[in-house]
Amino acid sequence: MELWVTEYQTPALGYSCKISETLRTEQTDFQHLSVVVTEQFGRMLLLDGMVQTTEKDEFVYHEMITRVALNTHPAPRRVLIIGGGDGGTLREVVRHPQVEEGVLVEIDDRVVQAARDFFPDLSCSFDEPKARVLIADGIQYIKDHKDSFDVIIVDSTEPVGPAVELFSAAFYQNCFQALKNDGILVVQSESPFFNADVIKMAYGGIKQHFPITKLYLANVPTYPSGLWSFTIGSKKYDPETLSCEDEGNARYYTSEVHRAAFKLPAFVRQIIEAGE
Ligand code: AG3
Repeated sequence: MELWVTEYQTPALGYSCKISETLRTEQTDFQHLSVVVTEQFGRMLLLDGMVQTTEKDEFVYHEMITRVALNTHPAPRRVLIIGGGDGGTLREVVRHPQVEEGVLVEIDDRVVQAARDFFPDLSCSFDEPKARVLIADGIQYIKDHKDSFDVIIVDSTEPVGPAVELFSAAFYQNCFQALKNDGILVVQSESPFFNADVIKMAYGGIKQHFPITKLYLANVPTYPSGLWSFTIGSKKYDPETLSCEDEGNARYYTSEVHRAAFKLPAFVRQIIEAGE
């Protein structure tokens, strides 16, 4: 008998992977969590039935959500990650030579535990001296830490369940205040094909507070439509101008990919222009 896992990316589209094993399936206090072994992409983490990451393609998302901001800011010493309990983003953050402290604030300890149990390549930085892993509500944490970070990365799930507020203009304002006066915010902002509304919300909300707001793209095979967006809000530095050409250990990110990622297809440009 064949077993398959399917994410309903839209009500009319299912994305299925053949699986050989289910390693964990549980209802946490916040969401449904499962870890399966897919033949195509290796181990896969799903939250509320939505693919969060897989062993084979995690590098694209994790390099691109971190390195663009870290190589824009000339001195990214203190970095905050909201969400990202699997650890992939934290791994990339603490790898950066200038980072002195990477703080991860994840609301669901079961995500962190699943990463420790099943994703050694993602959770490998949890116990490093530069890393701090806190189980707490990121929305409250941001409110309690003003003027504290050089870079804030919002590595959230979709705007359903625990993550809804992470896409609000009020939250972006709190991020603005938690950043130092030359700080940079970066958020994952979903698929231009299927989530134009989310992009408008994120881009529009960030633009209300940050003088420089830009969207960039990367290809993540296991995410809906494969084309994924990130939105940057910056107080001072233009993310299209690199302060550091470091490509250390990267498999997707290069300085050229960094620059090219901001070149948008017409339909994507129209989404953000419509939101302006
Ligand atoms: N966070 C963004 C995943 C969104 C995927 N959406 C979906 N499958 N419908 C990923 C967390 C990785 N650290």
